Amino acid sequence: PSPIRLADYRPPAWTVARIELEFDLGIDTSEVHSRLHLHRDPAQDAPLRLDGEGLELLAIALDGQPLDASAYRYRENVLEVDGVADGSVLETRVRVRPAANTALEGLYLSGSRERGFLLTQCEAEGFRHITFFPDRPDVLTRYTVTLRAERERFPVLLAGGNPDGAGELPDGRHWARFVDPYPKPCYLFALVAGRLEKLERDYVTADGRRVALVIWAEPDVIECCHYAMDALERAMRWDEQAYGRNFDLDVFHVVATHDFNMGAMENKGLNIFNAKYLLADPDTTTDDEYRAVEAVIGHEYFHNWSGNRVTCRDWFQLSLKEGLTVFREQQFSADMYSPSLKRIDDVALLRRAQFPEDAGPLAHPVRPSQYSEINNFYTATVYEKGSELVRMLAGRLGPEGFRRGMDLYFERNDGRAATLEDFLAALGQANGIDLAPYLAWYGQAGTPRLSGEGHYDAATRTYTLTLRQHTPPTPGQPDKRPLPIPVKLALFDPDGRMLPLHEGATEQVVVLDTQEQSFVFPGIGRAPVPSLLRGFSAPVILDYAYLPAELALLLTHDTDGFNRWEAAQQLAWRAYAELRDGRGHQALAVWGDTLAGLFDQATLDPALLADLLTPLSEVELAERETDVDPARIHALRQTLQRELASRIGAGVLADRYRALTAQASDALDAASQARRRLKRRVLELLVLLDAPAAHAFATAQFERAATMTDRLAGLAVLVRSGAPQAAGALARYRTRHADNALALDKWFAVQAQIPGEPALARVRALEADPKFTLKNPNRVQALLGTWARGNPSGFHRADGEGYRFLAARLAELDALNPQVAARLATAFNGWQRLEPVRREKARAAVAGLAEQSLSRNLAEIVGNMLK
Ligand code: HT7
Ligand code: ZN
Repeated sequence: PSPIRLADYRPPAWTVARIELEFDLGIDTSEVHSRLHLHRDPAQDAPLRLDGEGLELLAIALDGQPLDASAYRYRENVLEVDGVADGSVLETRVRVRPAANTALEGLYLSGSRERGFLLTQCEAEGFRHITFFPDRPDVLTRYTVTLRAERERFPVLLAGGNPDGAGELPDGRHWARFVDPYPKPCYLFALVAGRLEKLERDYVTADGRRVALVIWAEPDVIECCHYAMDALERAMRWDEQAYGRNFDLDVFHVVATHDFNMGAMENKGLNIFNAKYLLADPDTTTDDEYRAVEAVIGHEYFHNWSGNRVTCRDWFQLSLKEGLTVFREQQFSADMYSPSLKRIDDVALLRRAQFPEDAGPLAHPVRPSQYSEINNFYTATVYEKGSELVRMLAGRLGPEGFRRGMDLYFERNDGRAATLEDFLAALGQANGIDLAPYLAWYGQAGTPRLSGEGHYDAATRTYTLTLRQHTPPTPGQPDKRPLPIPVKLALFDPDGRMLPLHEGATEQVVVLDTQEQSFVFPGIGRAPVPSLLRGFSAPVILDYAYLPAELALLLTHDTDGFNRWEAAQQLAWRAYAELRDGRGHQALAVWGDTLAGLFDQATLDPALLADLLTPLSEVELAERETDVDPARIHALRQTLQRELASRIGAGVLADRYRALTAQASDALDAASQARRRLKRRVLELLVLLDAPAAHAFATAQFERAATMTDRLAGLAVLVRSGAPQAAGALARYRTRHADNALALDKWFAVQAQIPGEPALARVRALEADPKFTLKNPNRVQALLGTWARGNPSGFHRADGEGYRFLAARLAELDALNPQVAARLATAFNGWQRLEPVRREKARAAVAGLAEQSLSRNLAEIVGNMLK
C-alpha cells in the first residue's frame, strides 16, 4: 500500500456529531449496533466512506430505511454508502469475534475463556475493528454507549463517560449506559466487561467537582491496586497545582489487564493499564517498578488534557500529545522523587533507545512526514525526543512563561484537534516570542552533534566559548539545517567554585542557532572549566575536549547532579576507549580514583553514587563504535568495571555492602530505595573482584530479602555471573512466584540477560517452559525482548544463530500480533554497523524475513531496515 503523507492532509469530508453505540457482548461473538449522526463538509463532494476492518456486516439502514445491496460497497476495509445527506443517520449492525482476536486491537478477550474479561484497545486505528466509522483523530463525536451482556458472566459493564442508567433484561442479561459529554475522537473510546473487583475513592477537584476514582482488577490482584490509587490522587493534585487542570467527569475508571500491547491507554474516563504498570505489592514489585507505576498513572491521567480535551489533528501530530505528556510526567516524577535522578534516568533512556533509532535506518523526525503503519510510530523519537523538544521550549520561556503559554494552548484548543503549529503559536504568543524556529526540530531527524572549545584570555579576563553544530544525514534527509540549541552553562574556577556570570547569576543559557557561534564571558579571573548542557538542556551529542582532570573537577564539584553524572559518563567513555585501544590508563586512573574518593563521602546521595558508579551501557558504547563487536564490548566493559572495583577495593566494597545490608528495610521512601540501589551496584562491582564472597552475599540477600528489589538484585547477580548457587535460587524463585504473572516475567527476563553465547540456549529452553506463550506481550517482552533488545552480547552471536532464531520467532509472532512483532524486530536496528561477519549474517536473516508474507507492521520495519 502507498504511504500516508502529512502533505496530503485534508479535513474530513464527513464528520459524526453523535454516535449511539449498542453492544451485545459475548466471548466468541459480539454484536455492535451503531447509529451515526453525519455531517457533510459543504466544501467537499466526496461520498461517505467509513473505515471497517474484519467486520461482518449484518444490517445497514439509512435514515431508518434498510439499504439495498446496490447502495453500498464494503471492500478493502472501506464501506462506501450512496445517497447520504448532511444530517443523515446511518445505522449498521456488525459481528466481531473477541476470543479469536490475538492482535489485541479492537474488542478482545483478556485471560481465559472461563475467567477472563472483554476489553477494547482503539488507539491508533482499533475502532475500525469494532464498527464502521471515520477512524481519524480529527472527527470529534459525542458518545452514548449501551452495553448488554449475561449478568453472571459479565457482572461489571464499563464504558467511558458518565453513567446514565443500568438495569435488568430477560434471560439473566443486564445493561448499562454511559454518556460522554465531551466530543472525542474514536481512538479514545473504550469498554470493559467481565468479573472484576474494584477499589474506590472519593476525590474533590480543586474546582469543586466530586469524582469517584475506581480501579478495577481481577479478584486475585485487586489488593495490589492501593499504590496506584494513591499515585492517581497525587497526579490529579499535581496537575491542578502545576497546570491548573481539573478532572472533568463524575467518575474516572482505571482497569488492569495482563494482555496489552503497550503500557497503558488514556481512553476518556476509562484508562486501561497493562497490569505491569498498575499492580504493585512489596513482595513482587521492585523500586523501579513502583516508580514506573506512578509515572504511567501520571502519564495517562495527564493525557486527559494533553491528548483528550486537546487532541491531535492527524497521527503526524502524535508527539503533540505524547511528547508533551511525557514531559508533564517527567516533571511530575521529578517533583515526587528526585529531579537529578529522574533526569539521569530519562537521559539514559533517551541515549539507550532514541539515539540509536535516530542514527539508524529507522530514523524519523519527531513529526514524521509519511508512514505506512501508524503503530510503528509510537517510538522513542516521538515520545522521548518529543519530550526533550517541549523541555527546550519550556526552558526558553521560563516556568511562568511556559505556564502562561500552556494556559493559552489549553484555552484556545479545548475541544479541538490541534497541530504542533497550534502548540508553538500558543506558547509563543502568550509570551510575545516567535518560537517558529523551533519547528525545525520537529521536522528534522538525526541527533545533532555539538562541538566546541573554550579560550581564556588572561589579559582581558575574558573567556570565549565557541560552539559548532552538525547533524549527520538520515534516510531521506541528506542535508540538515542548523537548529536552535539552548546550552545551559556554568563556569567553575579550578577550585571547583561557580563563577558569577551575567548580573551575578551563576548559570546562563546561550542559544546556538547557526552553524558556529562564539560567546564571550567578561570578568573571569582564572581559566575556567565550563559545565555545558546542564540538566541536558538539548537532545544533542556533545563533543568537548575536556581534560580528564577537568571532568574529575565537574564530577566532584558540579552543583548540577545531572552534570556530575555526565562527567562520570564522559570519563568512563575515555577510560573505555583507552582500554580498547591499548593507550595507557590516564582517564581510567582519574575516573577510578575520583569515584573511589567519592565512595565514602557521607553527604553523597547513595542513589546518585550508584549512578555515578555505572558506566555507559553496552548499547551506548556500541553507538559510539564502528564495526561493532558486541562480545568485545561486553568484555571491555567488564574489564572497565573490574578496574573501577579494584580502585575502590574489595574490602571497602564488602564493608559498604555489609553496612547497607544492616540498614535494610522494606520501606519505600527515597532514602531506603537509594540504599537498595547502591547495594546492588556495590554487589555488581564486588562480584568482579571476589566472586565467591559476592555470591555468598547475593545468596543470603536473595534468601532473606524483605523486598523484591533486593531479592531480584541477588538473583540477577547470581544468574549473570554464572554462580553455582544460581540454579537453586532460580528454582526457589519459580516456586515462590509460580502464580504471579508479573513476578514470573522477571524470572524469564533475568535469565534472558545471561551474557554471551550461552544466552540463546537458555532462551530456547525457556521457550519450552509451559508458562511461556507468544500470545502474551509481556511474556514475549520478558524473554525475547530482554534477550534481543537488552542483551547485545547474548543476541549478536558471531555464528548468526541469534539472528536466525529471532527471525523465525518474528514470523510466528507476526501471525498472532503484528504490533508486538514489529516492535521486537527493531532489535535488528544497527545491523549495518556490526563487524562484517555478524553484519552479513544479520542482513541475511532480515532479508529472509522480508521475503515472507508479513503484516504491514512488520513489513514496514523490515523494509526500512534493508533500505
Ligand atoms: N496513547 C497510548 C498509545 C498506544 C497504545 C496503548 C496501548 C495499546 C496500543 C497502543 N497503541 C498506541 C499510550 C500512551 O502513550 O499513553
Ligand atoms: Zn501517552
